[in-house]
Amino acid sequence: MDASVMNSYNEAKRLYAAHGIDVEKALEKLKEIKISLHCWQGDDVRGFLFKDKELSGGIAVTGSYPGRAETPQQLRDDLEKALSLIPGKHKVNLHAIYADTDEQVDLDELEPRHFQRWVEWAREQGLGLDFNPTYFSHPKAEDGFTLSHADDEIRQFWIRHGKASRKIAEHFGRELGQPCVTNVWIPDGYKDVPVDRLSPRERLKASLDEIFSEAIDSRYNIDAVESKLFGLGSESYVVGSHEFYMGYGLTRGKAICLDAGHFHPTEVISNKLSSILLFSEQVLLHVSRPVRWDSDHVVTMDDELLEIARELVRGNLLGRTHIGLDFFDGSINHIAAWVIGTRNTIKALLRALLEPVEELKAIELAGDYTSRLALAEEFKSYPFGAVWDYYCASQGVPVREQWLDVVKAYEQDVLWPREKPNKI
Ligand code: RNT
Ligand code: ZN
Repeated sequence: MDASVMNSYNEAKRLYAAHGIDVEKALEKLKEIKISLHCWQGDDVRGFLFKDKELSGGIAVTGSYPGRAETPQQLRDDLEKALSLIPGKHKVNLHAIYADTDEQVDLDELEPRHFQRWVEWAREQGLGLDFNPTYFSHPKAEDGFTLSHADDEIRQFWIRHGKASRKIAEHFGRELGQPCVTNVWIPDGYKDVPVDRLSPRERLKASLDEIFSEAIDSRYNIDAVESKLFGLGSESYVVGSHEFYMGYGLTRGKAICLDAGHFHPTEVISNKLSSILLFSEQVLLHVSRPVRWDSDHVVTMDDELLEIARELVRGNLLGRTHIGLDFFDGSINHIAAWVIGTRNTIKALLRALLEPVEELKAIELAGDYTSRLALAEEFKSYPFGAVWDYYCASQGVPVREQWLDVVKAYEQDVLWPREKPNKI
């Protein structure tokens, strides 16, 4: 290891030890935390089953940075490249439309075998897999309704898709020896103010109960449900609102998924974890960065990311929290986006692990808010970067921005040649 990385690390260790922080223990903990990398950052949420279908569901990708993955193999290559630049062992989060098959298969006919190549790859790479049924970019989702559809035939189609997805997830969990988190997100909602808010929610509730009616061993599959405030074209009413899924998840023992971009602009998910996890066994996070709306920008080291990490560490909630990423920026290198967002998420967790939590708690209890603010602020410039560099080096991944050269070289060698001449 580079001597200067080692020296800075030893110096940092000394500073943290003065506040009773065991840096080595913090790194041991960090190593255990898995982040689920969302496959859909790699190809602007297109998938492989319905490639010609435009992205729907009220979500949007802007930008047309060259070289996005066009095939399952390319997507795996890109993920491997990204993962080689990120310390730790993680998971990959698949959507149903990313099935790797030559068959013409509709969403309600999907089976584990259509994902077998993903499973084999994940096993080879030592990765876990998570899953999402895809309730958008499909002819049967064109009018904006799926599981809450008033037409029973359409609703049944989506129910079958939900059931098929859980079987696929169960297979992932069994094959890979770690649970697959299956997250249900549907776009259903109205652009304008509806007359009847209740009936679609009744139908959604019934659909979900039907989908979840088969018990699946939680060693293999963990169900999660994701709420949302609004989407493009569902500005006035979203069927699966936060209150809906809070009620649903708590009464059915399902993990509630909190996406950082799915609330009012000044509302933060960091402030919800300590409440939800008092009543719910588990949560799923979609770590994202909303800019003025649910824009799904790449996660940066901002206050909210740090606050999420602090909540998980301070409340000892890591063991009950599944951390997934959810952003898609088509305007920058797709692999760099993964690397930046994931490294930031891990780095934020490290920063949280390097805070004098016990000391700060005691100060707070004593009512000394002056010291609380002073110490918390001083800790913002403690040398966590030196510990991070050491961690990257010890995990065999590039230190600091050295990873960027690797991505640039990959862009030259692999991504550019993917572009068809008429696209350049
Ligand atoms: C949409 C949700 C959902 C999607 C993915 C693609 O607003 O955040 O999680 O981003 O399913
Ligand atoms: Zn999400």
